[in-house]
Amino acid sequence: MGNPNDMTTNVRVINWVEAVTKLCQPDKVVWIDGSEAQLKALRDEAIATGEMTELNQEKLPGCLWHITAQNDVARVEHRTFICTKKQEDAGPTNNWMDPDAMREKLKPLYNGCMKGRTMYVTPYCMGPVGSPFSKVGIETTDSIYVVLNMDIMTRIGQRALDQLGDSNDFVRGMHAKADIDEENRYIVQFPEDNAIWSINSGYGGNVLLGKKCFALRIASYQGWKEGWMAEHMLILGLEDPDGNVQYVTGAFPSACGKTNLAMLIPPDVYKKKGYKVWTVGDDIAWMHIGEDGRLYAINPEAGFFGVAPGTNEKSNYNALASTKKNTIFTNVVLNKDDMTVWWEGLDKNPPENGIDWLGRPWNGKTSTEKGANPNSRFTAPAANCPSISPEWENPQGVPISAIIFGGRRAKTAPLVYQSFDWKHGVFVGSIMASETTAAAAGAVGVVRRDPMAMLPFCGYNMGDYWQHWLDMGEKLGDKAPKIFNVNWFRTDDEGHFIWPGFGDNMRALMWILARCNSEAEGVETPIGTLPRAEDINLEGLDDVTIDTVRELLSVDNALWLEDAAGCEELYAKFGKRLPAELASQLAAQKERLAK
Ligand code: GTP
Ligand code: SPV
Ligand code: MN
Repeated sequence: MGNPNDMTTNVRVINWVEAVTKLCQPDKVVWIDGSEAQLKALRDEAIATGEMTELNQEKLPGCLWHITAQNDVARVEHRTFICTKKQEDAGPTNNWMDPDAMREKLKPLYNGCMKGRTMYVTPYCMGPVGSPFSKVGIETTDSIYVVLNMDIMTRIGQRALDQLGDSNDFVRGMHAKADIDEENRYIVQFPEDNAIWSINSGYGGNVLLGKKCFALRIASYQGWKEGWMAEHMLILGLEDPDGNVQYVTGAFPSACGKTNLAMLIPPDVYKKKGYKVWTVGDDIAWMHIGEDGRLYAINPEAGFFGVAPGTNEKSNYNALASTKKNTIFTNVVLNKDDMTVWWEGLDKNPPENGIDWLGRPWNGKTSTEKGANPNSRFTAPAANCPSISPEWENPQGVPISAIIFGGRRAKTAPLVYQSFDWKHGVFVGSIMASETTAAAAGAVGVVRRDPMAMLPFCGYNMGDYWQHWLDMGEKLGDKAPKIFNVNWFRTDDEGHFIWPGFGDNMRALMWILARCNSEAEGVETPIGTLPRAEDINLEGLDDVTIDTVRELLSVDNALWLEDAAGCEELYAKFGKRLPAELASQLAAQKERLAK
């Protein structure tokens, strides 16, 4: 296994790893070079110790199953901190503590926490290696599970250190599972120091430090300082029958449909004509202004950490196909009969001889309890995805025509609408709200404001973040992507979804792109420009009538005025840091609604 001297001569890297080693006191330090031999040895070790279980190697080659501690199955937003020197720089929507005070508080938890264990030093690159927009991080961890997940989600090993060279521009990520003690679990970002400290968790977004901690919380701060954007967005390409591809990004809160939209399979009417959807990314977009003045996006990740429940052949064929090899399944049901996996919504054939996410024997035919955790996930290599875009590793990224915001709203938000312009679009993103999901610990189904789907992920004051969005719009001028809002989750009085969603979301996408190309009509309403019901193509959609679409597109001014009160409450928290532009956008919208 690699040792520091043959992997890097970067003194900052070596000194930092030395300091972490002194603090955590592992018995052994292993540098991850990323070679297949090294990774295979780690897989074998994790299987031997029972940390992970090898699945059926004929049906699911290279696949592993893992369950986390019962109290450790989702992100913990109440234990997530942004530690900037000044509290106002973290802003009213983040937990904050003074960086020195936080370090003093956490050091005793890290002190000696790896005694008797091995520490893995994992260098990784976010973004294609060699891209001018990629960035390097190093994660120290006591978890093989973390290393193996990072191998799928990022580009790990020697190539990341090679990209870094002697530079000091790397994110120092110190993770320790320690005792998985819920009471002492902390996910802490130090944006001003390029550092992340995560302790007492072994779950996804808390511990795969390249993902939410770096690629969103730290990177959003870097983007603000450096003039680019790090967003909680999928990236997809829509190809027309002539072979022209237009790219779209979409920001929806956790478990609100990014992976599904990114991997959409067009309905037959479009497929027959030759339309295709290409997946570039399913969770995070880093966006820069290109030489031609347009906005370009790269996917900083190399894999998908996707929601398992509800994923099936029909709802998301491409995601399911992505999980057929070299995938790690976390907190789903293990089928002991053939060593495969199962989750609610996969098929109607749950195993009788299963192990549930709590590690208990589970019989899907008789059990009244769920077998998979609602936030159970698969970690799958992006390269496995049948719809992966030929451009997904383009070092320059792909040019973006439209940005889509969206969330889960049972009422209020219509199926789709367009903002009047960029500034109004920033306003539309800033007033996003959505019902909470199982992706974070806490109550599910409660409406909360989640601006740009970044509430849990913005690494600085969200007032400054909104100003940054406005500034980017100024720079982009008339080359700025058009901004839209969608809602796949309107329900009827019995609580059933009205819109079929999934592949049929293509029908809304088609209107969106037609608007970008000045090829579609729209009707101005107080909240933005909506399609007429007849502008949504219903060909081949037998269950949806034009009246249903009318209902999906209805705007209830009274409901929106009520909603404006919630926006005002959010805005009020920002005081002077609220961009004046947003306050006047809200006032103007209220005026239009009251007319
Ligand atoms: P994160 O990985 O947490 O950021 O989530 P995500 O935004 O990628 O969400 P994902 O695509 O995994 O979808 C989450 C849940 O929403 C799944 O249970 C899906 O089945 C469901 N879902 C996705 N798209 C639709 C849709 O168009 N309509 C309905 N009704 N449900 C959907
Ligand atoms: C999310 O919660 O938005 C996710 C999963 O994508 S996690 O990596 O846990 O943040
Ligand atoms: Mn996400």
